[in-house]
Amino acid sequence: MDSEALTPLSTSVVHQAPTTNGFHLVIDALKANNINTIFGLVGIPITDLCRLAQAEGMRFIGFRHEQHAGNAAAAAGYLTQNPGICLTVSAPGFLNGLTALANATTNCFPMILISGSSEREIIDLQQGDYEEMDQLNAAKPYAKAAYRINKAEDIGIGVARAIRAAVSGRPGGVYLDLPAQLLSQVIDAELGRKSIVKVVDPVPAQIPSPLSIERAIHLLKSAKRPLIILGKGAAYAQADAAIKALVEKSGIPYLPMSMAKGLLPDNHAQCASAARSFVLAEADTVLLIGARLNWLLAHGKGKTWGNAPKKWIQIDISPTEMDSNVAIQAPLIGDVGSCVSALLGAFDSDLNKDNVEWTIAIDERKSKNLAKMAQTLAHNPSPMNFHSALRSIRDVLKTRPDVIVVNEGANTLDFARSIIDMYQPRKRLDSGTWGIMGIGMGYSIGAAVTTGLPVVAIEGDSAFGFSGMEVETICRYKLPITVVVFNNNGVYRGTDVNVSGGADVAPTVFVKDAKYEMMMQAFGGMGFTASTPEELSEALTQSIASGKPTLINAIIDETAGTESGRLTSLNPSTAASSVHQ
Ligand code: ADP
Ligand code: TZD
Repeated sequence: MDSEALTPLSTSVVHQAPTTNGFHLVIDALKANNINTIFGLVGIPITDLCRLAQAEGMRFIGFRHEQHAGNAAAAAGYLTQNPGICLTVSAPGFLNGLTALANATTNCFPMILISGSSEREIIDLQQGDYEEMDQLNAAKPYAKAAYRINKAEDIGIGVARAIRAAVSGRPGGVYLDLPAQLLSQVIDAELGRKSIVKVVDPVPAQIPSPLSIERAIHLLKSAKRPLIILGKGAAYAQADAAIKALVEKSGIPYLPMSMAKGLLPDNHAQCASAARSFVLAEADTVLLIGARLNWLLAHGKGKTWGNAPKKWIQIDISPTEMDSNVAIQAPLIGDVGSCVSALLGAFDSDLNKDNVEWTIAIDERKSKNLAKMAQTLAHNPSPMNFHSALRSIRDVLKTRPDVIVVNEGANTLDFARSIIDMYQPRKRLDSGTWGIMGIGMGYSIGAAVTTGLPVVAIEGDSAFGFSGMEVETICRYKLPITVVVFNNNGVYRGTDVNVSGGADVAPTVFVKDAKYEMMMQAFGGMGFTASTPEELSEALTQSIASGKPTLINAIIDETAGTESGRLTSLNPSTAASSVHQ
């Protein structure tokens, strides 16, 4: 790519009006909208765009694989409500980033995947260009919106459209296609300057109708066993004070979905997490706040939800979310902040005060379950199991509520979610709506770069492998990230056998006793092996305090863990599970 892109606006020719080009305009358009970081991976035709971004004072965080750059952008978008940017090369780089874009859209995280693309004339006639691909059409089914900019004077408006599409209404992933020839197009500098658009009010308040509020209040007032469920849409909305006020003023017990943990501290008296099955089955009225009734909530029906008939109130910014799985009696369409504030204004005393039995029953369940869990957590098996290792991590993190926790795996995810309490909003990022593996290092890097806060990634050994090479990225940028690998020698566990008796190991088995800590050491970071809860606690404490890239190889009993963790029942064939002893 020609190096002129890096030169300042051209003024060399006497009497000629200053000019600008596509490279400069893309950077100007992003900066005008307070986007100051690009996560990406260089190559034709975007290398000079990355260089220019740095030259113009933006931060460029270079990754080893585009999927992780995309996941970092998605995490940045979730944490800030400003879309994270992932920049890739054409065709294969674009496709690597597309997984992250689709995952962001699925999770309602705002991000923009910007990919360079090759020449349209050649793509459209399929004449075999370098990295040829019809990227715009490939992206459409997996993105909230997809645009291509063909003219340099449209860059301002194109970027503005992408930003607004990503963050307004239900947030999501947006694809922006930048053909190589757009980047080198030269236009008059003044025309270019005027074409830049600063998006006004990108996340407008969406006020619910008064009638919808009345309907919801009526249902809440007549409820005998009300329950509030907080989802990651509630965490994303940054309406923390209003949500806390609603929960506390209404007196209604609440359940946080995994990424809503910490919106109110998990040790809050009204938190019903320790009585989850009980409250889901017994509640008669459920107020969903930024949580979909998808598989994570058993679609709002079936055994999980018990026999008691339910009334549903749902707050969501997306009108078509209503009635997606069950009939919603009181839909509240609007943003979480506006809806919760309107509800708060519509009642003046504890809505749950006449439901003493409900509160007592929940508290009894909680005490019983917490006592049982405490017993399980008190065991000290050797080697460690998931519980004893997580107990030690829990105890360290309790002293550092500012730490952002990233979590993926099967058993590692399920147990960590229930054992590790969160005390502050938006401190937990995990496999999310898809239950995807591979978000670990990307989310960690995105969170550390965006917030400057320490990150602890709690990773199954299989889950870690999806993004493990990004430990080099972590070391390169000296990020305060500690990766704890729960090493049980395999996917789910390490003891499966190949039923054929052949030489290959079983499909779920890895190399035994792998020294994952050496991966971090290879790039100058710290590496520890932890075989006991004490060693784990010591290594984690030291690593968080140092702020240095660290990997702790936590040795977990290879027989611990169940197939697919909590999702065993989703495996289609019981025969398959019996094959697996
Ligand atoms: P969880 O997995 O935690 O249950 P989901 O991802 O299923 O949460 O649900 C999040 C919901 O929140 C989505 O339906 C999305 O439309 C909604 N949402 C996102 N942002 C807002 C907002 N600012 N106001 C209202 N709803 C929102
Ligand atoms: N590929 C992708 C992209 N996402 C997935 N969810 C899977 C594969 C399937 N899968 C799971 O659902 S969990 C998991 C895989 C491969 C890994 C579980 O093993 P682990 O965790 O070592 O990470 P545990 O704690 O040992 O169970």
